Amino acid sequence: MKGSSLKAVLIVTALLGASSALADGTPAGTAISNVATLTFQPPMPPTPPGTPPGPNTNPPTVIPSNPINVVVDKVYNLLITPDGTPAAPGQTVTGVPGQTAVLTYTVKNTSNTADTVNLSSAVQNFSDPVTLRKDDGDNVFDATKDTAATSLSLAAGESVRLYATITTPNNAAGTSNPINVIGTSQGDASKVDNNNWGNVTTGNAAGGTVDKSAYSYGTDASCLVPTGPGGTPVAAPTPLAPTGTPAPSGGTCAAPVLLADKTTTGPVKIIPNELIQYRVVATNTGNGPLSNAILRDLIPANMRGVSIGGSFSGTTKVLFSLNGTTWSAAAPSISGQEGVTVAIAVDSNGDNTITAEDSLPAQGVLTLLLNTQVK
Ligand SMILES: [Ca+2]
Ligand SMILES: [Ca+2]
Ligand SMILES: [Ca+2]
Repeated sequence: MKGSSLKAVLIVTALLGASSALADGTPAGTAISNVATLTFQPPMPPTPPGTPPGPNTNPPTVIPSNPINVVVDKVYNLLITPDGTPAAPGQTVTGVPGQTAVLTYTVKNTSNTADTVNLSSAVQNFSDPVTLRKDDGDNVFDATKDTAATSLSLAAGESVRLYATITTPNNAAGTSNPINVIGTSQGDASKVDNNNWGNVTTGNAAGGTVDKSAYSYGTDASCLVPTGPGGTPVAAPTPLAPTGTPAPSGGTCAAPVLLADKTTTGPVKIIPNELIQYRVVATNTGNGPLSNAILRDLIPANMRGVSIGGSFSGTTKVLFSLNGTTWSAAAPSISGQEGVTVAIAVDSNGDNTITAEDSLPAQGVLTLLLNTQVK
């Protein structure tokens, strides 16, 4: 091989691709081809005897290898956030009982190909259904625009906002109501994201009703007993002086006659000196306490006061007031007074006055009795 030195360079290009397993990586279907080459300079012709060989000036020759062709396969995955567990929810919202509460998620297709994420949900502690809604693109929840969805068709790498909505249960204020959103890849059902617990905490539902009725007790004022012995509040609507009991005046007390209540339309007739008892019943229909709840009524024009009484459904004592400032456990006298506002409230903290610290508990019923006489 004298004078025919072979200069060969083997060039091998690193093989690319085929490491497609990373989600969000090279899109599925991408073809990757790789060819190695051998390049060399063919030897120069032999020189005559006695002549030293000259430099090799031949152009390089290139010999390709066989090609290696690969194609990136589909790899499915998904990601739902925020993550959370029932004990450590990823998000918490406070809902008002009976109203819609909304948890907000992001669902991403982390596959390297288009996929459909099938959706489901789970709840703890209550049975209300969860509705999942896909955002319409404005990232603001609107039940009229964000339509219910049981699956999401997403391009590779695409994210959408998803809302989990429920009607907040009417359980006690402060109750946790954990909710989970579960996503499963349609392309690979083994890919599931189910660690997405959030929480809807039941908030206070402020609500109450006030019903008022009026009873006639005839004209014998001695049959109106506003409070029991020692100032014990009487219950309503039990007749204050039972029918047939001897009246302190010497007669017999008649049963009270209902004059009007919330179902009555139009005025009813009364006569001068007739004894009228107004019964006002306030109910906290919410699931939390109503702070500083005071029940008031006014001795109307053309009537004079006789007495007041009242009661509470619970065991906490009630206090009375004629000015809203000074409160007393004993019902104050309103005998003969006109135009006076009377008030009753529950002294829930037992400090013998009524402030914002006091409240009417959930489902509590407070009753005010106002006895008056037509002038
Ligand atoms: Ca997750
Ligand atoms: Ca929206
Ligand atoms: Ca108090």
